[in-house]
Amino acid sequence: MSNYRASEVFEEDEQDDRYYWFSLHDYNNDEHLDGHELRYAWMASNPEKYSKEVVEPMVDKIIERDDTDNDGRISWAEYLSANNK
Ligand SMILES: [Ca+2]
Ligand SMILES: [Ca+2]
Repeated sequence: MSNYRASEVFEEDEQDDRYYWFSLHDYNNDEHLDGHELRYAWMASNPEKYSKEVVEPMVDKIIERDDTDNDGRISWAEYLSANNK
């Protein structure tokens, strides 16, 4: 089971890697990354570089820029179109 999961992650293309990252940090499985989940994702990726003080304004900016339907959360479609620009 875990072997299947690992090969799935490493062999799939870039979009699937991103979906993996996205779903990994979607802690409540609502298929959106809210401010809290985004903050946690950055801080977990590099705790020394991304302190809470650094990440908070960054996440605010990401949501402001990428949240095209203004529900305060980033859906997978919003995330994908933001990263394909
Ligand atoms: Ca979520
Ligand atoms: Ca949104």
